[in-house]
Amino acid sequence: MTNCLYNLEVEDPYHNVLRELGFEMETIQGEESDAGLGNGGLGRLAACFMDSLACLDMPAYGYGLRYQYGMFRQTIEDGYQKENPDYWLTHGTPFPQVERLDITFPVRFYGHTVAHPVEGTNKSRWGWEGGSTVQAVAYDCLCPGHHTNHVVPIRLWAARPSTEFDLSVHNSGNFLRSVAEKADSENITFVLYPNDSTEEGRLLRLKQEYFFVSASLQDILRRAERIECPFSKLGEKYAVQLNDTHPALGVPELMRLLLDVHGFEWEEAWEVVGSVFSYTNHTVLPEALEKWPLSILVHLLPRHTEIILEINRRFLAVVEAKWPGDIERLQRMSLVQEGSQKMVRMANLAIVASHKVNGVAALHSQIIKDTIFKDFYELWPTKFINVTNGVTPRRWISQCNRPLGEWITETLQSMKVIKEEHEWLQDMSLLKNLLKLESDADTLDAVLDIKRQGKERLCDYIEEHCGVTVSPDMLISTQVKRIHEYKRQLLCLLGLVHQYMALKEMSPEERKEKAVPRCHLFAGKAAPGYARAKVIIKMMNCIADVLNNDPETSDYLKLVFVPNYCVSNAEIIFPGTDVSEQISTAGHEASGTGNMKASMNGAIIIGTLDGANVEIREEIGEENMVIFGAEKHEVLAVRDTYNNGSSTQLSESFAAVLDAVDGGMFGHADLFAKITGELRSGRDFYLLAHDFDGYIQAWEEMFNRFDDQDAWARSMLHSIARMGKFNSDRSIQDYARDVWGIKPQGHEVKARKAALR
Ligand code: GPQ
Repeated sequence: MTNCLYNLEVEDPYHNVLRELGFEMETIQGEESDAGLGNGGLGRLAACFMDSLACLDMPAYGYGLRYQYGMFRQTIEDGYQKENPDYWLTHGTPFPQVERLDITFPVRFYGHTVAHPVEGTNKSRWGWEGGSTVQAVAYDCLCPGHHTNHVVPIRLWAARPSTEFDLSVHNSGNFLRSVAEKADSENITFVLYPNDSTEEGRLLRLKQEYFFVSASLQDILRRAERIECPFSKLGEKYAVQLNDTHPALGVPELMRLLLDVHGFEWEEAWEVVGSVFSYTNHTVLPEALEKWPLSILVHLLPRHTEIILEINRRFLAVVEAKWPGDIERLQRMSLVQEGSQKMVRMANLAIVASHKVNGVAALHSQIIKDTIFKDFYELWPTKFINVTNGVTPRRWISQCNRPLGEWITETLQSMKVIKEEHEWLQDMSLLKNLLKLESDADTLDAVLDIKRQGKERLCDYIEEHCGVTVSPDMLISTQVKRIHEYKRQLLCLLGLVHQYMALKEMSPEERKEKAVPRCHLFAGKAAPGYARAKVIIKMMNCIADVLNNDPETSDYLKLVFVPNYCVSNAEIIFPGTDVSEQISTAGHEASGTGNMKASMNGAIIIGTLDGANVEIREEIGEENMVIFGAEKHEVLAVRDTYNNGSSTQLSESFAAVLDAVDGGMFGHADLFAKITGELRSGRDFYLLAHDFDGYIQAWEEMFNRFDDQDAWARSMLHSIARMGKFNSDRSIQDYARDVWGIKPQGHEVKARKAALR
């Protein structure tokens, strides 16, 4: 609701009308639940992209699934994560999701393939029959752009029982079975799988993926028919961006529709597919690369399996022609992984069918060419490009940090750089003009004051939701993201233990003189089946208990775990952050987008050279961040020294921290010893031991910088002013130009405010 009111530029009149009716805007806003229809950065990126597509007048729409239950609501009980259902639809949604009973498509599962002879020829037409069908019903949500009349629709599919199917079961007289099957079909969009960057490999998930792409592609063909676009020219009018491999079944589905339903020949259909699809890879983690057992696929989607195998046969002939006799390469590139259980590699399928493949930050795009997709890069070097991620400044500056947005507008106006707010939102390079004021005392005061307001709001939130009193005078650092070993919340946590122990060794006078009072905030969800991540949450809460209740140190060091990280509380956390932890093991975080949200709100990053941090450093300058840790090119060698036992010596400070944790300083010694034991024995895949001392030093450096509030404010100003590259509008312009070949539709901007008066 806030986003719509903001983008439609009607916040103030709406606010006034609500007042007249006796309501406060904030109260009403607080009633709206987040649409938690994704897991983490991947889904949130898509949401930012929808906003940018709308703002840029791009002819586009989004597709998704209308889960009845989105991302679980996290609570903390006795320090452990508890997952609760997300009842987001129970009371309806205030923003219209228009149920489109006129837009429904059948989606088939199971059954068998058939070959019908084509009259007058000796050929056959293949088809797919039997099994059962489910109806996909469209729900449309509207995503209005800012300062434009353009609106991007997001079409979410809900599963409904197919009446044809119900009737036939009724006729057989088996009422209970028919009711059970009705429940079964609605099951498909019942709940979001809460795994981020890992695959569950469950049949229901596969059904969700196919349901999604089948409905969406049928809809795209319906739209093409309406504008009389011949399907042979589909690629001239339509582009489909595969947001990771989750919709990669769209490739065989479009082939099937063209071949079996619309009578195309293979070559002709394959050309259309290649012109329509492109694929974005969002991770290099092997556990996240989707693979489906061929045996399951053939049962659920027999016709698609045939098509995938035919794509593979033809593709391997191309590989064989280029590298004759290179059997190992054939095996690596094949869409089917051989072995006792044959698996279909969805990333290979997506690459083979796409005209462009991209990573999401410069470093990540290079890594996929050098490692996981090397063979494909050697075959098709021009297919691989980079599109660095971005975030929408409408939500992540103007809406979530009003004081900052208004200050930017007023300052740029007073410098005669802009007349209206939308000008800098559309061209964030204008923010660089703010740097002319970097020596102006009032400007630096203003920046500090804006951050102060953000911190006060965050401290109130912490008080209310965690019951911990935090002073906004403290340095507030945050690490907010999904809990994952590669993101290294554990490194941060062990660093806090180190700081705690150092404080304990100081005299009260020393603490008073030397220590920078600091509060660290963690927030993030663990996948329900990810045991290690859940122990890390427990460890956070146990350590928080000790730190926050230690009368000697708690004025200097606090730790809070904010439950249920989501968009709504992220909007409070980023404006209140002084220091943002972006500390993944180099080479593991594809991009990260929280890093961008933090910097745009004037937080200073402590981080590794991973993902988009590398480009943020290029933009805002190394002197405005604190960088530490092994670099990407060092990681493998370092890991090896631990694996082969040549590096067994832990640094003194790291060993002391492990001793404290498994010695019981925070209770639960046995539980935590599983983790510390691995680190001690060199089973340290994410290089915590190696990076620990550098991390501690980086924090020392951070404290020193924080002591000089003038210099600190200048760094904040540089972060705010030099982040223009990470506007998601730029990402969308890159896709539009380099991948989709589309241009803005050039809507006229109406004088809305005048119309309202
Ligand atoms: N990402 Cl594959 C997710 O949030 N979930 C996923 O399943 C996959 C990727 C993230 C990735 O970890 C971040 O580094 C990116 O910034 C983000 O996608 C958007 O590209």
